[in-house]
Amino acid sequence: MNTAFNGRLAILGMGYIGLPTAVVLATRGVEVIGVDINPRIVEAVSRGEVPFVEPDLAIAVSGAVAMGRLKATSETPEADAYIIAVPTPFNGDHTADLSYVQAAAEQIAPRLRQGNIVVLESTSPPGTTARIAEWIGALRPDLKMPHDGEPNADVFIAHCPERVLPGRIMIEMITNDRVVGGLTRRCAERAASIYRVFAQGEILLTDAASAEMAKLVENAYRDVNIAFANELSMISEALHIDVWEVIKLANRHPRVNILTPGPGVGGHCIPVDPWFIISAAPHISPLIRAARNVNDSIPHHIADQVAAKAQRFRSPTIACLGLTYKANVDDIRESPAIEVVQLIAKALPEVDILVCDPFVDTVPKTLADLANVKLEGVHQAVDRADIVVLLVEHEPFKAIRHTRLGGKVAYDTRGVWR
Ligand code: SAJ
Repeated sequence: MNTAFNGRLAILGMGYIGLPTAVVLATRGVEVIGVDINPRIVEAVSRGEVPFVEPDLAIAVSGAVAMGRLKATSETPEADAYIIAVPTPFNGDHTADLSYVQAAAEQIAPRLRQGNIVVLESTSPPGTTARIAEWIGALRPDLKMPHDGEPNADVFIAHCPERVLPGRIMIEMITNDRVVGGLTRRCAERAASIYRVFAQGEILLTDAASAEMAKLVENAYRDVNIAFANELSMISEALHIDVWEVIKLANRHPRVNILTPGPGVGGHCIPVDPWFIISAAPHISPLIRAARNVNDSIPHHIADQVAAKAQRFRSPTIACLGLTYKANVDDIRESPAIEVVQLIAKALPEVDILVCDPFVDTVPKTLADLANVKLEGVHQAVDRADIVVLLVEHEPFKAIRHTRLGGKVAYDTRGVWR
């Protein structure tokens, strides 16, 4: 059954994943209704606007809305298929908070009809897709759920984890391979019909728990490898060796590909997802846990280094370049750059800290109560500073001339000013 979905589709969650997914389906002729609990997001999307920065998304959203293919609402409508793309944050003990997923499932339940498809895209711990069937089943005893592999179920429930890289979402959404894990084989096949509408990559069918785990493993793999690079960076610093030179040389080996050290690991995915594996198997995941601890320790290490450099001055000014969690996005969630600024500001309360970021135009809430932190334009900040700390390799920062840094202490955590 290789047909592409051709019906009415509701996407719950109009965020970094839900909105781009809505747009690629809508521009290929599917009638899409975007659902969000935040009225400001619903209003923005209804006007054809995007509430966050992502290359090429804005033009696609305005086009899809103008064509009448994409609408936004706060009420879950009746549809032939539903995609759940809501956040799965973690609780204080690092277990997953599934309350948004459960709420979405419970909003879908009263609307469900025989033959409908429900796809979970949110990154979730193993077993979540099966729980969706239980939550819906509890509210709809009239419908036969596909849990326990029931082959003759009335509705089809699957997990299709998103895998797109922020900053390249509109490209990767189309070109990446997709993993579709069903509670039954038919669930996977029916869910795959949605991705067949736009995916140019291969669609790989599997069971729901394998799909859930594969997604977590992808991000844990990256976390462990970044932790390796970060640990090398600290070791090299202690031994007075240039880590960038070491990595460049080692990577010339045909089977070595070390990632890039930085000020820590941020964003909503990589620092979160490994914990879903650790909390599912706490006693047999020491490596994944150690990687998390290494990456979480890096902002402290960098702040300590900056504080040590500041001792050389009587009354230094420090410029911190970059606040987002990585280059060329406006996302500050779990940003290690912000944590570094917080730590420096608290360690050196008498010192002026000038922060700048071309993607951030107001002081983030997490820095607002630090009296010695001020938002500044990049050139003013660099010119006034005695110590310049590069935290995010945004394009404009790469172009800062070495002459501008002359006579200052430059601390480049991303290896771009070498
Ligand atoms: N980072 C480093 N060194 C590196 C690479 C990254 O320090 O060599 C840092 C970044 O600066 C950033 C963090 O790691 O703070 C994460 O950035 P990223 O670009 O590696 O990943 P994300 O979080 O933007 O997106 C990831 C992607 N996962 C993988 O590449 C395996 C993306 O494909 C997923 O869809 C996304 O997580 C997600 O939503 O799970």
